[in-house]
Amino acid sequence: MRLLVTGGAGFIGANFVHQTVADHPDVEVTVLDKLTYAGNRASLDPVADKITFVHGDIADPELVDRLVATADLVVHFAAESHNDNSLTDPTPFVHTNVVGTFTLLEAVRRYDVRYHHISTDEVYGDLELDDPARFTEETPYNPSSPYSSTKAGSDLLVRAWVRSFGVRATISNCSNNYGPYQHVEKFIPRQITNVLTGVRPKLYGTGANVRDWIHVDDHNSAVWTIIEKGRIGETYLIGADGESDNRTVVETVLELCGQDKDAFDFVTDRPGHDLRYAIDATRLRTELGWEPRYRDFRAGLAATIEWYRTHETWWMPQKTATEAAYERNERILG
Ligand code: NAD
Ligand code: TDX
Repeated sequence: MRLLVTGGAGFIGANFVHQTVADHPDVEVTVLDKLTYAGNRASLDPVADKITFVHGDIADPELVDRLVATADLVVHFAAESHNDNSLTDPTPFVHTNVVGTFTLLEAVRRYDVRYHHISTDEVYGDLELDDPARFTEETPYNPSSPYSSTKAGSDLLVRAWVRSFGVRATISNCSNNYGPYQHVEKFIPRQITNVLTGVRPKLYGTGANVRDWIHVDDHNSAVWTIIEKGRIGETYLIGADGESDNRTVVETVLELCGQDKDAFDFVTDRPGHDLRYAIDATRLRTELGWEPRYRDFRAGLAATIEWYRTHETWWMPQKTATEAAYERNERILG
């Protein structure tokens, strides 16, 4: 089977390629990635001799046409993925998340290639902190940020291409991922690498916002389950019952690093900051029989801290530029 993975040099895509090479040796993997600030060729070093890497843009119709023409399956991870960046410049979000997805859909439609679309629970907006409700596949779309609205737009394009043109697609909407190879702009790696470089972690607002954490390997095993057993045209929510508020996450990182639990700073809140995300993954579990492997968030966090401790050469080159970008964003947003 010939598999085209978009965004395979990013966090989740790279872990997906590693898992695929290990567990599906019959699959021929081609990665298409633009290598934006978020893409890193080094994340594919462990599998470099087992895959084909193509440097390019998913919104380039000729390139995409050529690659999709020889594929049996496309798994689409490529995206502009960071909410904070989308608040200061939404332009690349519209280009990659909307136009890029449209370009891929037109190509899979032309060649009748099976397509799996990776998306986020943020398309559903947020939940109240004291509301026991969780997102399901039936929750109405209500995105808050330029990032989540462009992801919502891309999901809706997929649904329309299934219904109008018979494209053979599935969609998954997953909660917040953590694990190795995540860019240091994101919450958990930012705080881990802050602590490792002697900087105090930064908590937006009061730190009460809740995210539903899942290990990246569990996200990717769910994606493979959907590729193999999912119903065409269907949406599956992916989550592993990992709700935690941000303050608890920072305190746990500090504790696991041997520091005082309160050695962090509160900083200005993110504009429009979603309060809480929570996933009900019943459909995935009962219809497709998927189960997560990482059930202990604290243990997963400890392993992730250890990964960053032992892979300084992977993240250190990005750290200064990332913190400079945060300072720039703070100036723009006031
Ligand atoms: P990431 O930012 O780490 O990686 C994105 C990758 O896409 C990078 O390698 C980048 O170079 C590439 N890319 C960006 N624009 C491109 C373009 N125009 N053409 C080709 N390649 C391009 O993102 P991630 O965290 O790995 O997220 C992957 C996918 O999973 C995204 O679709 C995201 O919306 C979704 N998702 C992420 C999370 C999470 O917690 N990180 C949760 C749910 C869903
Ligand atoms: O320094 C920080 N301090 C802080 O308190 C950062 C970077 C974040 N936060 C908070 C904001 C969020 O409540 O931590 C939480 C997580 O922040 P992010 O890592 O930026 O993730 P989030 O905005 O929740 O979006 C993530 O999950 C869904 C991914 O970035 C998206 O790509 C995915 O779709």
